[in-house]
Amino acid sequence: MLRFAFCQAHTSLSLQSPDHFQSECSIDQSIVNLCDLYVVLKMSITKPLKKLVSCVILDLDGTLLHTDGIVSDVLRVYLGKYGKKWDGREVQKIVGKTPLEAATAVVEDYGLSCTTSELLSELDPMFSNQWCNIKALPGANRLIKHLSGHRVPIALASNSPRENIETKISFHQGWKESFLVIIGGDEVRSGKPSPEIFLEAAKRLNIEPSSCLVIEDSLPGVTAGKAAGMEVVAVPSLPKQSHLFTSADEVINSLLDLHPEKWGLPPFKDWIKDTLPIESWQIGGPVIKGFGRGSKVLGIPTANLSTERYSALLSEHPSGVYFGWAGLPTRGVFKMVMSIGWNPYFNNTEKTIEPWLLHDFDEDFYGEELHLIIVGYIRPEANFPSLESLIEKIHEDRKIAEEALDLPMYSKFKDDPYLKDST
Ligand code: ADP
Ligand code: RBF
Ligand code: MG
Repeated sequence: MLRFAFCQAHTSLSLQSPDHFQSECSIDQSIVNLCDLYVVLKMSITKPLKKLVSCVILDLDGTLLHTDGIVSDVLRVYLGKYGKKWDGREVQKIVGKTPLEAATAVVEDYGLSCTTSELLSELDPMFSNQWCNIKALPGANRLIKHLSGHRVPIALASNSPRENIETKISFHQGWKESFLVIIGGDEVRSGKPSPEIFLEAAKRLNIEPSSCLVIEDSLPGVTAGKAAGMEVVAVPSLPKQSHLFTSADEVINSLLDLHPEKWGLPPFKDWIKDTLPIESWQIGGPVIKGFGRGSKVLGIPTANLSTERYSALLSEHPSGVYFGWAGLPTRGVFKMVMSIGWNPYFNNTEKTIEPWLLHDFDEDFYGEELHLIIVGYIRPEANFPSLESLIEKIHEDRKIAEEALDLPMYSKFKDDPYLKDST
């Protein structure tokens, strides 16, 4: 019933009448939906709704799964056997393509003497061995749980063959059951950028294409979604590519930045005091020299870690501003706020990690072992019109982190032995 009220609100906002919300819901669900309704109404006053949708169609590789890492590992090993060196930049030509298209690009670019189908049959077992190691991208589990928990119909539409999709998602608990429809590239005549796969997904969901929201990391996927007449949120999996996604209705940096209420869908309720709790992760090593501008240019020293040793770990985590705890074994444990990424204001070529320890030290501590536990997310990295506005924003981040870290859910991590470990 209340789901009905939610729909009515959509209609009265006179954007589009979504006639596909599921009607049955429990009392508890109704209360939840009342809150949703409030947020949607409030948002419609402060931020205009983009467009109302009633279902979400998700891409898999690069959108929900960190497949790029596995692809790179496999191709590095394979090409190494033939005396060729895998160049990470090739990933650009592969993202979002069908296996056949991707293999054709590799054969051409590396001047391989085998045929595309020979390459595919050699790579196939190598990839299959790795499916179990593909991690969910940050925010993927949260999104799937949130949408299915609110009974928003979700579909999975991927260019990879249906069988591979099934295997890949089987390693992620609760995923298979959450998708009302799963459709692979081998189930349609042409894969993305053709709209066919999305149109077929909508048909199987029994929902009008114009009421579907597609979430995609690749250009072929975004092109396909728009050609299908759908709303499209792009989450580019490759860095510094946002400008290429002009046809998308919105470009976000990671799934952590998705705001479903912009599309008339139930909002996330897990933000606390301007922070989003994340599954904690750790990184550590000796403090090295950074760009030499933290203290000098910004008045904000950031203790840099070698990125060489952690490129795989850093590639798993979307760029952005995070916070947590920092341990220097001989000095203690301190609150910490940091950025991960390319520092758009300075347009770095390397993804770095820039932790600012929220404490006044009398001296530098280069060479000392620094251990970090990252527990929450604040915002995506941004560019700024002036150095002053960048500095002001970083001080805002500091304040948010400082306050949030006193919450039990974040403060409990400060006793983790990893922070005091000197090895
Ligand atoms: P770099 O470019 O070498 O990282 P910065 O100007 O960013 O230089 O300064 C970072 C260095 O300053 C750290 O490596 C550390 O030795 C020292 N430092 C002093 N106070 C802090 C702090 N509060 N947070 C981080 N680093 C600090
Ligand atoms: N750099 C940016 O270009 N954009 C940002 O949004 C940004 N946010 C930051 C937030 C925090 C909390 C910190 C510590 C740094 C941030 N930086 C950002 C990085 C800053 O530019 C960097 O520390 C200096 O370039 C020093 O190398
Ligand atoms: Mg620094």
